[in-house]
Amino acid sequence: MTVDDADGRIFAITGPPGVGKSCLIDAILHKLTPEFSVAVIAVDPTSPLSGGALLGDRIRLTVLDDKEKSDSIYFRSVATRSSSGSVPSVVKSLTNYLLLQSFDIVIIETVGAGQSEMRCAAIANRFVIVEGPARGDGIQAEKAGLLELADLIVVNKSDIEGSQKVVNDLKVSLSINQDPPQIISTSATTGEGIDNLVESLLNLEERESSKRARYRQQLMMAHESVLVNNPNFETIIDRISQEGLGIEEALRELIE
Ligand SMILES: Nc1nc2c(ncn2[C@@H]2O[C@H](COP(=O)(O)OP(=O)(O)O)[C@@H](O)[C@H]2O)c(=O)[nH]1
Ligand SMILES: [Mg+2]
Repeated sequence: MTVDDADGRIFAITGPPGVGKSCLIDAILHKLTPEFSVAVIAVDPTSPLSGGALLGDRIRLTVLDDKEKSDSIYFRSVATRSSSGSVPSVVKSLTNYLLLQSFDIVIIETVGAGQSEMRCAAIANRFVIVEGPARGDGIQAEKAGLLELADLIVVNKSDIEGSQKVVNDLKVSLSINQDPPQIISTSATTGEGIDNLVESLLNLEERESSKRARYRQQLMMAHESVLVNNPNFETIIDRISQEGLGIEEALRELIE
């Protein structure tokens, strides 16, 4: 069992920092375990100064306090800036490994900004976007072009004013779509909508447009790794910078 044949079992949970992704994952784990074994890979943006996690990534998973449940959970943080460029391949190898270890479900938590994060999310075969009450700057996922990728949209913090407005705005934005993703309203704090969310996750179908968007990312990632894993990669960069080798020429040498 690898990422290529684990259909419906690898979820990306993506959304801006602070929207409640980690709290939602905690709530989901409470429902799924111990019936299902679940691995969570948190792709954390690390501060270049401290090397530590930015806001929102220090939430403790309360589910780990329950021994019966924690035995069927694996949790691992992967720093995005510690090994530049290779993060998606680290996440992919780890996901493959976890599937080999017979985990039923793998959840990849990412902040949906940036190329590398997009590629981490594209390893999943179900893509969930989390939004929250707007902070006056519109719907984040829409700005980042992420809606195309979504199989499911979760609007969290339904206990806070403004959450319903985001649901309504999203419905308007998505109404031009032929096959719009489902929108679910949740509160990780009060538990509202969590049963519905878990039910939807377990039965989530992949949308055609999200499938295409994911394959586009995967293809680019595969192409990039052909280049980067070529043993001559560094030498060719030397030749570009020192000997005036052209970029087109360099590319031909690397991919042939
Ligand atoms: N009011 C409210 N606060 C929430 C909810 N879910 C998460 N939070 C709070 O939002 C903050 C960020 O949560 P976290 O899960 O770390 O967000 P992440 O960065 O998206 O992973 C924390 O202080 C949570 O307690 C919710 O449904 N309602
Ligand atoms: Mg988090």
